[in-house]
Amino acid sequence: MSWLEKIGLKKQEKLEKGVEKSRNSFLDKLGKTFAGKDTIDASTLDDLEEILITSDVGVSTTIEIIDRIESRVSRDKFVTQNELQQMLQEEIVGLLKESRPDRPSEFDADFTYKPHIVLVVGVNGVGKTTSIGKLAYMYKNAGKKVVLGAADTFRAAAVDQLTIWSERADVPIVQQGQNADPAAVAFDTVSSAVAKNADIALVDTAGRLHNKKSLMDELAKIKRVMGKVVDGAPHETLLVLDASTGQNAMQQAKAFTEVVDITGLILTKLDGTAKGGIVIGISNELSVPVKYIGVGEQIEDLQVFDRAAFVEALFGAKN
Ligand SMILES: Nc1nc2c(ncn2[C@@H]2O[C@H](COP(=O)(O)OP(=O)(O)O)[C@@H](O)[C@H]2O)c(=O)[nH]1
Ligand SMILES: [Mg+2]
Repeated sequence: MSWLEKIGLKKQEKLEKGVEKSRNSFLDKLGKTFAGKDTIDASTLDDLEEILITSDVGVSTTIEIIDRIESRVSRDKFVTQNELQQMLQEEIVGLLKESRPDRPSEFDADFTYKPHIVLVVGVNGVGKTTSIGKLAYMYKNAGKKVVLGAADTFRAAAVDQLTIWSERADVPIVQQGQNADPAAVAFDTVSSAVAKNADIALVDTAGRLHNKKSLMDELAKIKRVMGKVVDGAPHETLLVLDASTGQNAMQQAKAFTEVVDITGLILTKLDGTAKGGIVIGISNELSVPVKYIGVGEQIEDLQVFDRAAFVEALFGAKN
C-alpha cells in the first residue's frame, strides 16, 4: 500500500476525531431541541436557526440552509431527528457544492508551474509555520521536491521553528536569520527553488495586521521580487486562520482579502474547538475556497479540504 493510500485510510478517521468537539456540541443542541418531537414547525425551525448560528455557521449561510429545510419540510412535515440530520447534511453539502464546484486535489497532483510558489500569510499564532511544516511533509512524501523560505524574520523564534519543521519533513530551508529583509529571503527562496529544480516552494511570513499599510507594502514587495524570478509567482497565496477563534477568523479573512489577493484558506485547530461550523460559513460567504484544514499538532494532521467528507464528519451520527 502506498503512503498516500495509507494516509487516505486514516484521513476520514482523523477528520472525524478532529471535528469531534464541534460535532458533539452540535448534536447535543440538536438532541435537546428535538427531544420528544416528531414534527418540524416554525418554532423548531427557529431553534434550528439558532443552533446553526451558535455553531458558527454564519448568518447568511444559516438563512440559506433554513430556507432549504423549510421548503423540504413543507412537503414532509413528520421527520425524526435522524431524518432532519440527514436533511441538514444533504442541504449543506448541496449548498457548498453549488458555491464551490471545484474538487479537492491531492498532494501528488501535478502543478501547472514549476516551481510552484506558495506564499503563506496570516496573523501571529494562527498556525502558519506549523501548516507549512505539515504541507512540506505531505508534498515530500507524495514525491515532490520542496523548498521552504523563512521570510518571517520579525520574531526571534520564527526562523528556528521553521528550521525544525524543515528537519522533520526532511526538506531544505532558505533563511537569513532574524531581522533580515523578508523580500530578500523570498527572492533567495524562489531562486533556490529554480536552481534545485524544485516542484514547490512554501514561504512563511510575519502577519502584522495591526498596521494594514505596512503589511500591504511588505507583502506587495515580497510578491514583486518573487515575480521577478519566476513568472506569475506567487502562484498561490494562502491565508491561515485559527478556526477556534470563530467569527474572529471570519473578520481576519475579510480584512486580509481587502489588502492581499488570497487564493485559498487554511483553517487550523479544528481539533481543539466546537466552532468547526466556521469552515462552512467561511467557504460559503467568502469568494475564497478553503484548501486545507488542520486537525492536530502532529506532522500528518493536515488535510486537503473535502466539503462532503467534512460535512459528513461534522453532522454525522455520534459514535
Ligand atoms: N491543535 C492544533 N494546534 C495547532 C494546529 N495548527 C497549529 N497549531 C498550534 O498553534 C500554535 C501556533 O502555531 P504556529 O505555526 O507557530 O503559528 P504562526 O505564528 O502562524 O506561525 C502552535 O502551538 C501549533 O502547534 C492544529 O491544526 N491543531
Ligand atoms: Mg510562525
